Amino acid sequence: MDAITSVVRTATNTVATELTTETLLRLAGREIGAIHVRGYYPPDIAAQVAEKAIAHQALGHYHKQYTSSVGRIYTPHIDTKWDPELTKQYHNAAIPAIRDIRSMFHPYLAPVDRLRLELQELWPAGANLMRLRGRACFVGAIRVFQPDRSEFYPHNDAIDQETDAPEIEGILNQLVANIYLQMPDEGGVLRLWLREPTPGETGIILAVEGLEPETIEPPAVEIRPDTGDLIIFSPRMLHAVTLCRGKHRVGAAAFIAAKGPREPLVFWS
Ligand SMILES: O=C(O)CCC(=O)C(=O)O
Ligand SMILES: [Fe+2]
Repeated sequence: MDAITSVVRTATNTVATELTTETLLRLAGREIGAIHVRGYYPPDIAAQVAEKAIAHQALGHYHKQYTSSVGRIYTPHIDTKWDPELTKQYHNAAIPAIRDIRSMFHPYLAPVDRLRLELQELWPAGANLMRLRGRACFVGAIRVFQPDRSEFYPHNDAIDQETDAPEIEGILNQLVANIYLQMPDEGGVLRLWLREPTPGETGIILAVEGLEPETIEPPAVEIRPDTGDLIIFSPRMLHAVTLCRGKHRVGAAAFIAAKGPREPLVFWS
């Protein structure tokens, strides 16, 4: 890898519509920009869980300036903030939190559980839950964007900015899967720039978790998901969610690390 491509990496704007071994390999290899599977999860079950999510007792908020209006159920890894005590609490809560999220969908299969099984079957070396320093991670966070308040400014997500655990060595790409449980009638559009941030942009994102939208070029791809859709893309590249109007935007999310086809994918939130 030469110096330029290691600084700003890009992908094509092709969006695949099926989840297969081939589309996954191409996405992880940055040959395509996203996988968008329509109708991945039944909208009627999704709607019931979205109601429960908005009222959930473990609904908290992200800690950075620009993301604090977005709610999430259970603490995601990013909010461990390199703090040993918060990291310990995150791992101790991981399995009970996974089980609680699963119970919200009972008696149906939760969408992130379904995705975990399908990627285990499709990826050449299977797929597992992430462990960091041998401790299990949480996966399946549900994000709640508040109407007329919440948006994600252009940002990226990279696990190597959150931990130096030995298990992250060899990660070639990070993916994120979102399954949309409720979508507002207007807004809540996913924007993808299909390039990594520059070092200057990375500094701003690390401080406030987002770039002022007017400071960068228009996105390469915009997708407005419907309730029940699955979208997978590389969050190492810049992405944003526009303001939603009228209704909460609720989604179940999982990060996925890829170390190449000969290593299992690993999941966390
Ligand atoms: O909710 C979405 O569409 C994507 C949110 C996001 O920033 C992510 O999943 O990393
Ligand atoms: Fe993100």
